[in-house]
Amino acid sequence: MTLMQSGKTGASGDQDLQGLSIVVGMGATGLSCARFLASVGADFALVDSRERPPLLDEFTRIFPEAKIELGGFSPSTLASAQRLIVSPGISLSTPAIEEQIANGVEVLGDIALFARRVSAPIIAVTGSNGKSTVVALLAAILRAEGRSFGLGGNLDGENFKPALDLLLEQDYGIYILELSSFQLETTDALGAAAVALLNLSEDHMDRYVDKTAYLTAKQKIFNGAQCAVINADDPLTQAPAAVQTRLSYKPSGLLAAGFGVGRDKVTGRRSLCWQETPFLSVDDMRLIGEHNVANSLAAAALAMAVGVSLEAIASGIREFPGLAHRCQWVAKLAGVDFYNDSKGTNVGAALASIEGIGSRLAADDDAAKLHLIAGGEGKGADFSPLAPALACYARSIVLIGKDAPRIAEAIETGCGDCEILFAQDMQEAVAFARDKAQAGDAVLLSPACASFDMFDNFQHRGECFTSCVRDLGVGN
Ligand code: UMA
Ligand code: ADP
Repeated sequence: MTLMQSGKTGASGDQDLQGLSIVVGMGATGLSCARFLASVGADFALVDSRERPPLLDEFTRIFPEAKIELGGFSPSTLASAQRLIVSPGISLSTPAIEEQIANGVEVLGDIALFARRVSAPIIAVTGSNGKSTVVALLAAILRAEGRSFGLGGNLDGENFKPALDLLLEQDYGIYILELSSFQLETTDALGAAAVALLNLSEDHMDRYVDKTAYLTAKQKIFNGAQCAVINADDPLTQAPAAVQTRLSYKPSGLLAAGFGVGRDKVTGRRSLCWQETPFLSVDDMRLIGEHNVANSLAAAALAMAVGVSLEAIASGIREFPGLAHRCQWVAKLAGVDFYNDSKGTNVGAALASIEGIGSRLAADDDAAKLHLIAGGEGKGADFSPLAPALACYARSIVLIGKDAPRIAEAIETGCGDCEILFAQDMQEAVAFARDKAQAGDAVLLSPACASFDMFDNFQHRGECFTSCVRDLGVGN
């Protein structure tokens, strides 16, 4: 099932860029769009609704001649464009943009530009949770196979790279893109070699009218795809009939014609399997939690869809250490393990890590329990699905941040014996969790919320947690 071509398309993409392009949003995406447009000699201007966007100095240094308009989106400026290239953080229902869409102005995003320009195969990954882990696993697998690849899209931290910036580097044999629903909204024809919609749980409800609208945005990943990787346990990950090739994986068991999980008949160890044959024991993976078993199977299927060998798939998964701030072990203090899952920024993510770490604790020691630190900016989510998992696995939950009262209200009737506490800041939250924890228990930061009410970003929140835990260690 190898789908290899190589290189970028020639001038055809550039002909699509005649006339004035207005780049809407002067963040990381806007900068990459401007670099790309400059590199193909296209005419462009930039607008941002902020008076002083954080990257303004960089824009004016790199593009001293570019026309820039700040402090709002002027209808007459937008109307002067042949097309609008809109950043993911800006909703298409922003009135000034909606008006131009109604006027028939072409509106697209950086990923649409990227897809037009690239002819080498693209592997694209979306979903509410697990995207960054799956694309990083894929990178490890392709590295093990010795393939040349570029990795970019909706990433942060060590792998941060807007997709279009990849085109300023060498010609890669294959591109791996992490895509958000925001990016997919402005991408009509991705045409990727292999795609996966990993899962769907409520997120970004401040941007979408309902979960169906959120799913519809994500399903644009299937447009023109050659192969769709499907989670056989999750009907929401299904591809439309137009995608003819499918490769399935099943986190809950074996699949005769896909990836799954089962016992190795010789060793008795639980293993990742291809067509019911074990190729890697789960205990040999460095990633922890059932959600990471699912992520590994998804990465394996995507890699197989572009012709990677099973040996490289096994080796890449086995060696992958995980990304920072995702179920990352921090320390063991007085018999209590501390885990940083600061990237658990929605309810589905927090549930996956509560269940992943909670079930592991229970398997080792029936009496061991979790102490969850959660809360922050809730993005309009319903927190009640956390309650049953807390009742099953947690002794306490310590709430911080703006939506702490809303979370408490949503879980209090369903969370059983789990005690609910409130803390003023991370230091107090870590101290409360430590005081409640017994030897054998674990403390988990998985906030189910965005961080902006108290921290710069989720990395800052995770670092703050880690340093509070280390301070406890020093005090002991
Ligand atoms: N802006 C306006 N008006 C608005 C909103 C934003 O003018 O109403 C401007 C801002 O001033 C900013 C610019 O738009 O200067 C662009 O901001 P942006 O929010 O589109 O973000 P970028 O800096 O371009 O970063 C985006 C992704 N961010 C979002 O989608 C919110 C980054 O994903 C991604 O790494 C980057 O493109 C490169 O592809 C981050 C993210 O938080 C990791 N993603 C969300 C998530 O994962 O949940 C979707
Ligand atoms: P994303 O890029 O989609 O935000 P990450 O790989 O960064 O995903 O993981 C973010 C968080 O989502 C993790 O810290 C974990 O709490 C949760 N998570 C990871 N993989 C899954 C999965 N397959 N299903 C549910 N939750 C997951």
